Amino acid sequence: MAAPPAPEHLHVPHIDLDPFSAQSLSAPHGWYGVLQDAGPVVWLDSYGVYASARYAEVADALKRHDTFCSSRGVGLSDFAHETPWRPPSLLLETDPPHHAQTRAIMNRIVSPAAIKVLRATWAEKAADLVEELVSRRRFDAVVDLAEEFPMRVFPDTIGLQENGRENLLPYACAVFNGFGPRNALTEDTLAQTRDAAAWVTEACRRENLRPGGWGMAVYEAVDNGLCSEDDAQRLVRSFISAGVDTTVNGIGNMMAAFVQFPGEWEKLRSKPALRTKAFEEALRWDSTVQWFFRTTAHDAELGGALIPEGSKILLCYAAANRDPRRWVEPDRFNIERMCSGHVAFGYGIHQCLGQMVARLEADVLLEALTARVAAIRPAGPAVRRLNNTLHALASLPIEVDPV
Ligand code: QZP
Repeated sequence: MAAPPAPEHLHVPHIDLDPFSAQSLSAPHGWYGVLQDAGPVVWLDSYGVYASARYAEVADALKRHDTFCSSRGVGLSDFAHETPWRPPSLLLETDPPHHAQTRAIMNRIVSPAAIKVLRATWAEKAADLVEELVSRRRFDAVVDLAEEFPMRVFPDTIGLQENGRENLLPYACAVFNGFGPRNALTEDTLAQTRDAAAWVTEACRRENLRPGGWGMAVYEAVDNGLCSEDDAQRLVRSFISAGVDTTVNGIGNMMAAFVQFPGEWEKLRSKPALRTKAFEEALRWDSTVQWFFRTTAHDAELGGALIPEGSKILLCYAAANRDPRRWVEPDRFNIERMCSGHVAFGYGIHQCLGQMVARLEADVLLEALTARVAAIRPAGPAVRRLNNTLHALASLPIEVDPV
């Protein structure tokens, strides 16, 4: 009997585009469509990696975590061949079964009950900050609001020492640049961040954490025999790496969306119940975490393309969230749309641990802002901060009309 014919695999188009060039990072929404229209999976000549910018394939790859694994790094660098710049994360850069153990420890700490306890204090702090800013009429929605608010609530929740907290944002900046290639952004931030990284390592030790915080709660897992002291130190590092720059830019990008679409602010003011949806839609429309890589653990098929074992693939969440194959009028920021299913927090077993933290920060801020701000206008040019992973702003000057 004749052997069955070899499967016909989809041709993978080659794309001559560098997602990490200053030009690409400055205007990512300009080239997402180019990738999407080229095919479900493409080959990026610039780095010799696969990429997908379509919703269906991004979600499919994230769901198949055994095939598209995380333990070889979720940046461009393949940990099977290169030494990572810092010890790998025990959450982000692990696979089952180990991932399930560390994730369970963290899930118990970042629980719905723990989030609920925070609300009253965070709401008060949001109201105070918004009062300060509205009385000035003009302020920077990134520096004075999006960076300021998380810094006022999150480090205290972890129980971090007061001294040296100015290292938190520079450290996160290095972490997120570090997922990209060794370009100027990565080299510069790593060089500038050596001291910040040393501070973070120290700040994560048991003796430097306050009792009652989420950091100390990780060490309670050590006392209960669930992980080692070294593991705990690295899990506290996860809070620090993942919990600041992400929410900062989620809030900053949301403010930028309202500046660009003033009608949506009016809508929100007239229907406060839209607050929750507004933040989700902001994340869909301008996803803070633009992408992560996965590595194929064995030969795999995705979107009809055959991907050999050991290949890196760039999964573009931000593009998936604007894929016209999935969303109606994807480029419109519309806080009333059905935006559930967006992948701004990822998808599957690695889906964002801190998403309820991000939602709470955004919600208390929007609550305070909608109570005090009738209208928002730009008061100067917005300035981007280029990062190899995050879509970020350095500055967003605005002027507000008080209610
Ligand atoms: C997750 C870690 C917040 C995510 C978008 C990315 C992330 C970064 C670092 C870590 C986890 O260090 O565990």
